[in-house]
Amino acid sequence: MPVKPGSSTLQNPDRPLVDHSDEGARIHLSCPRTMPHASGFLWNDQLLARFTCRGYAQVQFMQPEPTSYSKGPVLEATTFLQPELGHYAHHPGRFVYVRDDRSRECFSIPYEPVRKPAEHFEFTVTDQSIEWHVEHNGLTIDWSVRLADDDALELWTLTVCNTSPVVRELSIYPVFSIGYLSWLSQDATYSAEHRAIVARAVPPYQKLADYPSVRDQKAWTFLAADTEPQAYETVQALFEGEGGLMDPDALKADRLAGHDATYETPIAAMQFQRELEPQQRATITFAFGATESYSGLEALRRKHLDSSSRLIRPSSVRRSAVSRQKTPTDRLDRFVNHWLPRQVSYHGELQRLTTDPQTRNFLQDALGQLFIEPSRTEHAIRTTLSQQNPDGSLPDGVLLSPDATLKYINQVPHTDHSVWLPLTVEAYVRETNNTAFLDEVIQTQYGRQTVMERVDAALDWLLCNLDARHLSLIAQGDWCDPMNMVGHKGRGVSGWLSMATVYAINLWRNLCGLLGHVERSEVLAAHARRVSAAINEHLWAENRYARGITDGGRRFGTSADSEGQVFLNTQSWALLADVADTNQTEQLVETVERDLQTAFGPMMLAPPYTRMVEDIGRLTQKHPGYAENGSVYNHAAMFYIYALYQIRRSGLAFATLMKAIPGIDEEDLIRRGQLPTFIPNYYRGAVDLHPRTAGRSSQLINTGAASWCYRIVIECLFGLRGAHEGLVVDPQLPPHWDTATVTRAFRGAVFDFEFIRHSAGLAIEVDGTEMLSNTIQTVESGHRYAVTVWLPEGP
Ligand code: CEZ
Repeated sequence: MPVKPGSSTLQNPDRPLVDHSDEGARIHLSCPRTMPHASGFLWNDQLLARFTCRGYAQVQFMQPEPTSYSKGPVLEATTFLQPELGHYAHHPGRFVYVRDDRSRECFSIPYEPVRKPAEHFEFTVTDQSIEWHVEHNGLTIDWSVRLADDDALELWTLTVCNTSPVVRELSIYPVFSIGYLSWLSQDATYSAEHRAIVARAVPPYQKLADYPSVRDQKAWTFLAADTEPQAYETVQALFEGEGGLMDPDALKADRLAGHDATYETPIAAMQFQRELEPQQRATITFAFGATESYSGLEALRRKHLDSSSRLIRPSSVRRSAVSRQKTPTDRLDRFVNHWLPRQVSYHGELQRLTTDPQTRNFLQDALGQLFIEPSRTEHAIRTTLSQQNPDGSLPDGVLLSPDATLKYINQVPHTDHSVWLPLTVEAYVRETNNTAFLDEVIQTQYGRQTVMERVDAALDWLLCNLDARHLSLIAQGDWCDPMNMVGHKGRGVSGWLSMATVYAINLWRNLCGLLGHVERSEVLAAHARRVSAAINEHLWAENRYARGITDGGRRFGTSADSEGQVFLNTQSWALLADVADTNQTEQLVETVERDLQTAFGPMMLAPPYTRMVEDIGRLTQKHPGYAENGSVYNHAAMFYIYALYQIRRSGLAFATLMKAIPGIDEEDLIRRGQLPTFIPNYYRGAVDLHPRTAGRSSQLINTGAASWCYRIVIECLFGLRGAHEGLVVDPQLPPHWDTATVTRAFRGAVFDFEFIRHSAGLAIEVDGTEMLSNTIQTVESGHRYAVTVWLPEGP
């Protein structure tokens, strides 16, 4: 383990590094240096914005493909959202320089670009805003951002208060990055009429056919203020001069010089001069975002900056009834009550900012929506099914807009997408009991079939995708995107997909059984038995399940390999698919705990690959311990936790779950470098090979882990699962919880649960009446129920 940064690095050694208020709804960071990449994110229906504690920003909005109005000063590559993005001096950001016009002393907030430590620094992440509170040399500055409700627009408020005993003459300079927007044409100027700096760009394109689609794009960036600035600058190079962003030349003059940028990298810098009496404050508000024209800008300015409309808050009613809990584990309560459903909602509402989400992601993100807004899950299933292929398979990505195309990884054939369909539909039906949905006819360009028929067709496709051994062919990948060379010749198989197929069949045949489709259920059961037998015959290797068998017939993911000896997914899914007997179960959990478990959760594989393995693929070329090559890939960690609950290893499951949330202690926070406001897609693994970087967060909010984590808390930990007959109560609370309460919305009703340990067996009282079984069958929409669950002592 590396040395913990000493308290001298901490800006305020007397304050906790990370703290919270409002029962965890507000998370505070007291230092901009110790966790430099710590950030918060905000979104509306078209914009995703991430801001780091030091003031750097990453924004993307949909028009319809993701793009940005605030970029770096050089041409940026267009890609999907990447993990571990670096920040650099010219990284896009939102800063305010403050100059004392008498002493000429200058600093900046939040921290960049001047990097002068403040006397007091606080970065606060909330659901709807990101805020900074900085105290510096007799000035208190509050700087905060929220997003407009339905425009690609950031709304910033700056308040400067003179807390010193003397009158202060100040120059206040908001400086927003605009950057390199286009190689075709760009310029910038100040418009007095709009009190705005406007950077106009022509979206870059070459093909004549693209002109109509670029013509109406919002390619202009603007920064508008509610009051007129005394001066401005729009040319980045002239603003910086020789001093650079850290000590810009422009701030040495009394006034900004007011140049227009003519095909020069623009910057939006304004100067406001204020004289403040002791205790007097000045507030200025800004709107920063994208528009297509001056009239668009004027409308946005009026809507968001004019005093009459300014007080209208963006809607905060984004999430309907979600569960609320109070348990002895505060850290979990804070995360689940505020942050986890928020991350789940982000996925469900914004589709990871793509127009062609991977089918598996789209369906799993919809899975999490079940507990927030089941109609979204239903909609996602419908959308997916409307694009089903005639052979029953699902495309690699779901197209969400008429012009969308399959991009990036969606151009690589993966064989697992169909597996996620029965999983999602089964969960939807259990949660809502809307069995009529199964009879709904869904039209594709190839024909009409009911939801039920389409799920059956997807399963049949999976069953056709088996080799002679009855194992699932992998083609160029399964859940694991970069496992692209195991089966590209058409013979390699995936152990994981074989298990996932069995799991999907098992879930589906139970539903079929319930609905009276006994014959179908039996046929499916026979298939599941065959695949399970093949898994045990070909993949069980001593004390683990191998990950697969390559085109060349080589079994991998066993102790016969020098690297990649154990893979997490084939252990977790062997449990889920119920293919492991008691002895195998014990052994494989032991293997995972011995070879994969770390302080941050279980690694996806170990040891990580250090060289290319040409019959496995791109995965082995990833840096050891990074992403799929042996990080603690949280999506996979959640599968494992879910599986542990299924085999009722609840103590281990709970301990592993808690590792996914940053903040076990201060050292843990520093190591991960992330605030406990989301689960990242991974924490670096390779704990033996690269101990210095182990545990580092990817900072990437896009992850299937969020949905699964929410399911785990609701359906496994509290054990509140929907079933045909009603709400099943099957908690697996950790033994040290003597009491806990949780509110669960279910089929239009609300249940207030209180769990109490006592010395007798399980007993459940609903509104004072003791139940005969652990399924609450009377669920009246609109009703609020009080449920007491008496739990036996022990796990
Ligand atoms: O993408 C995720 C996918 O969105 O990787 C998961 C997969 O199950 C998700 O559906 C595991 O492979 O192509 C690559 O190498 C990328 O690393 C992707 O695998 C990865 C992206 O980084 C997003 O996290």
